[in-house]
Amino acid sequence: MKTGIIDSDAEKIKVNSWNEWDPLRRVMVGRAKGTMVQAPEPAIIRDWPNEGFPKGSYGLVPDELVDAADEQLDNLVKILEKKGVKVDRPSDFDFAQEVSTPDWNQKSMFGCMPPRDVLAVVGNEILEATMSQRSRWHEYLCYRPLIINYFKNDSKMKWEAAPKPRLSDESFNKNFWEKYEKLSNEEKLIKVRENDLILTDEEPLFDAADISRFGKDLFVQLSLVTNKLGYKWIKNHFKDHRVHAVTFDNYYPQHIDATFVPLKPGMVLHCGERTADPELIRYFEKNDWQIIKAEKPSKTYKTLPRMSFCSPWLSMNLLSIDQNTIVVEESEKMQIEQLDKLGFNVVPVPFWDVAPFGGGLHCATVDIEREGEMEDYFP
Ligand code: ABU
Repeated sequence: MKTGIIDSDAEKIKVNSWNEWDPLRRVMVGRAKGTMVQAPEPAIIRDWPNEGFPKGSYGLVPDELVDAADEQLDNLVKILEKKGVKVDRPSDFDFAQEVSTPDWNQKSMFGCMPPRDVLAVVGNEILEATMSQRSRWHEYLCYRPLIINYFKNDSKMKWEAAPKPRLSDESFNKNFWEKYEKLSNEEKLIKVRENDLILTDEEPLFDAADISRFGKDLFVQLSLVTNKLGYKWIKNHFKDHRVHAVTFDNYYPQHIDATFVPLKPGMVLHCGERTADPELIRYFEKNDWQIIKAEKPSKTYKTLPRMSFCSPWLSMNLLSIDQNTIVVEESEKMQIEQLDKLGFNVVPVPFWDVAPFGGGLHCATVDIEREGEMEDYFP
């Protein structure tokens, strides 16, 4: 089985990453191959009749989309390696398998994209998220060979898995989607702010990509995939951190990394279309952080790639190589120009073909090692 780790560098592994901007030394990059259009389940609706996947159907994502995405992922790997970053890739896995627990049976899994959804690296710890979709319950398995290898070769690494959820029918609000679609935008936002969405608070549920790391401070977005008990679990788990629950005015919140993205100490990029909780803004301003309103994306909802379930705001889904160097999607000209003017050295890479697999440059990667230690940026 290929894990992407060669024996000669195994002893150099050091899991260590406290924020999104310190110099990147080692990173995991996902793969598109094997990804499925998920079979129906309570948490999500997939309905692509023009692509041969009407509501209720499922199956392998078409080869041409997979090949295009894997080409862009492989290209990202080459660029990162040229910059001296070690890159690890997850193992092949059969995501077409039917999976089950004592409570349910699910006709397909999803894929090994995006790894950021599943794994949170906080300091020396790799935390496997609960996930909140049945098709993603077993997804950690494709990262396990890498995690085990890190664990064997790093004497200080901590490895945790959040409590495996049951994801029984009680974890989901019945008929949520039908009811939600009938609400006005303002009614939707009331529910978003209260986190009264598809997930109940039957058990802790969260995706790792709803956690944003700013050293001692962790910001956890309550969303369609992260509930209040999930936040409580994260808060109680990371005892040395200040852990904040946050919401943004986004009708379909899912993952914080296209909404509120740290660029370096004292500077955060914010999707202006998704107003933040005023308390969050006060916290940043009180600590002299600059909140930069991200430039408009190159795409609209109508011009997104086929079968993408992400928003155009993947334009700000960035990967920092260090405090001055940021990898950005190459067609996001306005975003690139804005970062350039702010003094960043921007590395443009083509990446929109990866969107049908669940994300952009930040989603598709998990930083395993960055230089630096835990610091307090909100003293
Ligand atoms: N997984 C990140 C997607 C976020 C967004 O579409 O806005």
